[in-house]
Order: sequence, then structure tokens, then C-alpha cells
Amino acid sequence: MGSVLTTLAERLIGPIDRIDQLIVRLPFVKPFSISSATWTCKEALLLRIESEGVTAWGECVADPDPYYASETTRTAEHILRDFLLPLVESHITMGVLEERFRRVRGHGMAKATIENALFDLIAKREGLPLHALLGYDARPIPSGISIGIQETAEELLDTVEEAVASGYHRIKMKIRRGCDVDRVAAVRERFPAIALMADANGDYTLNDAAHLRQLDAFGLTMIEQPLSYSDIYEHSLLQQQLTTPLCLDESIHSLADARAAIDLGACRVINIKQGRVGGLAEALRIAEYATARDVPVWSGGMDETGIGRAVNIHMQTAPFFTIPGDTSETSRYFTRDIVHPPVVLGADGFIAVPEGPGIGVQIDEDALQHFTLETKRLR
Ligand code: OSB
Ligand code: MG
Repeated sequence: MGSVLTTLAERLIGPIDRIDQLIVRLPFVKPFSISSATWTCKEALLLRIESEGVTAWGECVADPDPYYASETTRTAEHILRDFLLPLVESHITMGVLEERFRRVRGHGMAKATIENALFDLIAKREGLPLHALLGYDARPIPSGISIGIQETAEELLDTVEEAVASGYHRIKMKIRRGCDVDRVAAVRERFPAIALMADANGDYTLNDAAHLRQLDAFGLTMIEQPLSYSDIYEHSLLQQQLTTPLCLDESIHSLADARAAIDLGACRVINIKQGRVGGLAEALRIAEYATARDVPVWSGGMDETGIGRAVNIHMQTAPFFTIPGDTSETSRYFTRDIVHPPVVLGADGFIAVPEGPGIGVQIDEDALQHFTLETKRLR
């Protein structure tokens, strides 16, 4: 593992002819609600890098609003243009670039956008699929689904039923204050045997510990981010009062956060979003650290377009990812995506890794043009 990351860090960036930033907006099939926000469409900043006839892509996972994380599409634009892209030079390695990026505090989503695009570029130039550049063999990826907060319990039960029938290996349901214990109880009663978990996106405080303890009755595989994004210490106190494992998502921005959380006993599982922690290299470091301490990890999602979704799939070929993640079929999110082929579930609920060079999916130029709000040339 150490050697995998060393080899990655030694890769040269190489010549860059042009960089463009695109903002795209794709309508969702259905609005997606978490405790702090409802989104009716996916807005994303994309980076397109051209190098000697090769075109590479990176997708920023920031939302247009700061309701899941502090970064937004426009903060990412500012940080990319004014601070990160000036550090990208053809003669340096990815490891040196990562060192340079450390001077910029935070902004992991902006950093991951460049890192992802450059790894796509390097992989394409070497004729390797991204998973092979990362050092892992392709394998079928077990799928999980994240179901947003539904208007009614009936709609929730119908959605879960559909997901179970599709073959998802693990069901995550979003909860919030006032829409939690009864909903989980209803799902559990109807589906006694499924792997089920709940994600609160930080809607509770330690004062809710007794209330949250009721969730221990339902055999959840984990409760994700019950407390706020900065409450790592408070999660360690909550974990002592619950038998259900806690999983941290938005609290983890780096390996340092993961260390603090694990060593404090603040979580027993980590949701790693490579697009949130600065990219694939930091994500794999977190995965290795956690796994060595018997804290399993899984790959989260940010409702990405096919570009970011492909990156998450390639990352999950790493053997650390032992729990089904939040990577679901494209058709759950979009009627039309900007890449092909779409992500589909095999009959057994597994996802195949795209096998072309780099991220392995092709841009659908017509769809891209259709959904693009603006394009800016950055270099
Ligand atoms: O908390 O994991 C989350 C989507 C947007 C913001 C935060 C979260 C999510 C999801 C959806 O749960 C994951 C996906 O389907 O990509
Ligand atoms: Mg989450």
C-alpha cells in the first residue's frame, strides 16, 4: 500500500495545453432530501484538461450551497482559479503538487477536482484504466443505495421495496429530527433481514442521546453522522451510549481527522468520499489507516454525474472497501447523464468497473452541451 501511493506520487503531471471550467446542471429524476437541504438538480463544476490530444476530466463534489459542507461551487471556482491551478506545473510530480496544495488550508473538494483530472490524464496517457494506475485489479463492486427523506412512510416503504428488488446490498435511509425512530421501525418491520442504516447529516446534538438510543433496537449496521460536522469529540461521547456503530461522513476532511476520530472512539466505521478529502491519495491513506485499526470503510457519494461516479467506482477496487458504498445506478438520479455507458446493476447487485483508459467512460458531448450553464477558459 505504501508502495502504491509512492508510485502514484512519483507520476509526472506532464504538458498541459488547455484547462476549462464548466458548470453543469442536470435535473434529478426526483428531488433528493437530507436533513439540511433538498436538491432538485445536480449542479457541478467540471474541470477539462487537454494535453497533446488527450482530454481528461475532474468533477467537483461541492454543491451550489453550503448545506452539506462549507465548500460551494463558487468557493471551489475561486480557490481553483486563484490558488490551486497556479501551482500546477508540467515538470512536477503529483506528490510535489500535493505538498504544494498543503499551503491552501482546507478546500478538499477543490483540491480533489484537480487531482482527479490529473490522474485521469496520467492514466489515459499511459493507456491504463484508473484502477490500474491506483494499483488495483478490477473486481465487481457491491452496490448500496441512499434513500432521501420521503414525504410519507408509505413512499419510503415503496422506495425501499424497489431498492431491495433491484438487488442493492445495503439500504441507507436519511433521517432528521421528527422523522426518525418511527420511520426506521416501519422499514425494519417490513424488511427484517436487510442491511439497513440511517444517515442524519448532523441533525442531532448530544442532548438527543436518549432519543437516539431507541435506534439500537433495530439492528442497524450503523448510524451515519448523527451529530454536527465539527463534533468529533461529541461523537465519541455518544458512541459510548449506543450499541449501534457510528459512522462519520462530513466530520472527516483528512487523515488527521480520521486519526482523531478513530483514536477517540468517535466512530466504528468511516464513509470516505474521495471528493471531500482532497482526492484519491488522501482517501486511500484514510482507508489504509482505518482498516489497520479494524475500522471498516466504504465509499460515499455526492450524487455525482457519471464522471465522479466513475472515479468512486475505480477507487472501490482497493481491497479496503469492504462495505457496500453509496454508488447506485445512474437511472436513479438522471434520465440523461453526461457520460456513457451509465452505471447499471448486474442481476446480483454488483457494478462493473469501466474498463477504458482513465475513468473509462466517454463524455456524451451533446448531453454535456445541453446541460452546460457556462464555460470559462482557465489556461
Ligand atoms: O450524506 O452521504 C451523504 C448526497 C449528498 C450530500 C450528502 C450525502 C449524500 C448521499 C447520496 O447520501 C449518496 C449518493 O447517492 O451519491
Ligand atoms: Mg452522509
